[in-house]
Amino acid sequence: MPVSLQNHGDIAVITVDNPPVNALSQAVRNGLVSCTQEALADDAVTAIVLIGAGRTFIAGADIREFNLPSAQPTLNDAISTFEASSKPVVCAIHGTALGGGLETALGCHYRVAVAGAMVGLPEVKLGLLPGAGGTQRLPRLVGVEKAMKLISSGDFLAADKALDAGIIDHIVDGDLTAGAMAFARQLVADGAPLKRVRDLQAALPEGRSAADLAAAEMKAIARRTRGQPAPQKCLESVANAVTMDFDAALQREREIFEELKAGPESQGLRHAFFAERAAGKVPGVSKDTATREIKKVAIIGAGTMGGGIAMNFANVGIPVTLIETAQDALDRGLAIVTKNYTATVSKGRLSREKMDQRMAMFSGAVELSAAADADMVIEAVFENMALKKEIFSKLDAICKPGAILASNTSTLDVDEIAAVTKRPQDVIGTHFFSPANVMKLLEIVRGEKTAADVLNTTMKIAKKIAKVPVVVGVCDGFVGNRMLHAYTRQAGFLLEDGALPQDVDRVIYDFGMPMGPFTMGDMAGLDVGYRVRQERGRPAANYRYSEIADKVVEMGRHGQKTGAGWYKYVAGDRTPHPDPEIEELILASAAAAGVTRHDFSDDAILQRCMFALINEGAKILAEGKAYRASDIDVIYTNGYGFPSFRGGPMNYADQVGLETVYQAVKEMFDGGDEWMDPAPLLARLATEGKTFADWDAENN
Ligand code: 3H9
Repeated sequence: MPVSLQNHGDIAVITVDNPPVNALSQAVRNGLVSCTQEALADDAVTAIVLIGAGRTFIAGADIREFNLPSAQPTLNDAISTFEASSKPVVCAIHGTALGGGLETALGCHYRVAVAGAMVGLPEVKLGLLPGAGGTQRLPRLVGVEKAMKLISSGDFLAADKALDAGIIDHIVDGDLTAGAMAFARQLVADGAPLKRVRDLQAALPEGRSAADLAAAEMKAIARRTRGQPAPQKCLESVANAVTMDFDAALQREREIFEELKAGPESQGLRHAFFAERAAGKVPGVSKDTATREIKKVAIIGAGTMGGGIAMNFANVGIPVTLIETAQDALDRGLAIVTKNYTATVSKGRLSREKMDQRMAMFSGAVELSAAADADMVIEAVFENMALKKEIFSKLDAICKPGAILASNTSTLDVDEIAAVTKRPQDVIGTHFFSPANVMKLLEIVRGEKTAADVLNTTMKIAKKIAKVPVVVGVCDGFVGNRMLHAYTRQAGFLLEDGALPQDVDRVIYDFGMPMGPFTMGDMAGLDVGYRVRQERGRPAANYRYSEIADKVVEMGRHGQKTGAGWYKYVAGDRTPHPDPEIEELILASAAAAGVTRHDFSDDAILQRCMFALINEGAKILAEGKAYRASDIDVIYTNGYGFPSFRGGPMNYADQVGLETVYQAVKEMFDGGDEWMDPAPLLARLATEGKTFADWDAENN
């Protein structure tokens, strides 16, 4: 039974035991109601304690049930049984009380917690609002202003902060059940009142109205939450705690919850939540797979990337040696690391003491032999195969047996690198994204011979350094950049065909990306891609090639760093300004290429870029370079700023409908663009009326 009742003398203890996180499934809600009723009917019981078994209290509603019709009893029904109880109900919290879990706790008369517990209403992160009284009870405990901030951000509070805020009443030292029972007995002995949160008044700061506060908060979060209805709805509903009576506001909250749950934004965010967890499950790796111990790491190359990667390890207390070829390069690398930490300290986000602790994790060397005792070596040198091979063959000779040898290549063949060693099973790719100390995504490249324990260890260490790891296969650009090329290529063709950089960038920004491809190019530097194109040479003649991007670089416009790229910039300001010179260049190039320019609707611009991304994703999936469509989504939401409320590109394709995507891709291909040959998998799924989610379910 997921909920059980046990009497300890005069105290009834109701335990929720629904692993892994005690989510409030229908069976749990049922059990909560029936166990409470049983305890209330038992004359020997004077008070009730509600507690969770296992690693946590209740982590919220069962998110998987959100795709099904609502079932009785509702969580509000279960919560009312506690709140209306004639005997004191004490909620005992350990681990996390989140979402419906905290709402359940707020329906109890008192709340106690262990020191390490966390509480929060993170529903907004799933595109929802708390739907079982959270927007009504929390403001009655902590005031309207604080409740608005907590609910619209979804931030968690640690037990001590929750105590200060009045969310919990007492912190228990030692055994939680015993502490909660003692607390309950004391309440009975004192004849303490049954504190029903619903009966309190939600406090407003002097001279402010709820509408005022909601408007101010919305203004503060507008940019970060654009495209998402939930934050605004959270604020509206909290404001109702002041302007409506409790039951009416509760009912309104529930209606908004149902509306948001049915919307595409919540579907996208729920998809993103489960996608991230699914990405942690790697074929051929199980909980029985061994791991290797990583106590010391060496990074080859102290450039921006190497230094950034090293910081991740230092941040979690793993000693890291930065290795360069010359002292001045090493000094420069260490200086950048120091500068990065100093900037964080000056912003007040890191204490000086913590910075010193982290810097103490660093050592430097100018000899590869310094990698001899490292458990993991990450090569982060210039993207050149010959250089990487030379380094790996030296590492093979130097490193201790069992050391993991990783390459931070962003394009090169990890199998070819592994082949120069006598230990290809220990070689793996770790593709960090820049800035490596900030970006959460880590593409882990599984080579043909990479051993399962090497993969498992790399996944574990990635999580330890707070990355979101996704396993990908060896291919040009791996998953993320390979898809990005297809997307930026189409953005480039759009210029020739009739759009301007600012048109494309506006459409992509409005879609929810942090910036469009041309602003992004200017930020990253246009010369990098130019060099790669020069090295690789032109594609075959039947593949379209636009020269505009090359010409921009040849005009000396390398992006923000040169004050001009696709846009022009005022010194010291990153705001892109459209430039007539670029428009002239585009018109002249289109004419020279014999292309007749025409107008594009915003929709047409969006489709051209996004569908190219999706079509390439479908090819990657069919080639087995990603295990799941949802893995691709995790890569895009965590590494490329793809809006989480759309779930990722493949989930977005499912939302649009694969038939629509396929027809548009086919039309581009039929129109003469060889790059847009429809992925056979996309064609098949579209014909069968299926989705990428169906493909994931059938293949995993
Ligand atoms: C809500 O409560 C709505 C109410 O206001 C109104 C209702 C009317 N449901 O993350 P982990 C699974 S909305 C179903 O790896 P951790 C998860 O998929 C909810 N499943 O562990 C994974 O499964 P698997 C508001 C859930 O220790 C396994 O549990 N609450 C749920 O790193 C382990 O998860 C939230 O948004 C769930 N609610 O982190 C909290 N939660 O092993 C969401 C987890 O098959 N949860 N699973 O892959 C979390 O933030 C984290 O899971 C938590 C644990 C911090 C609890």
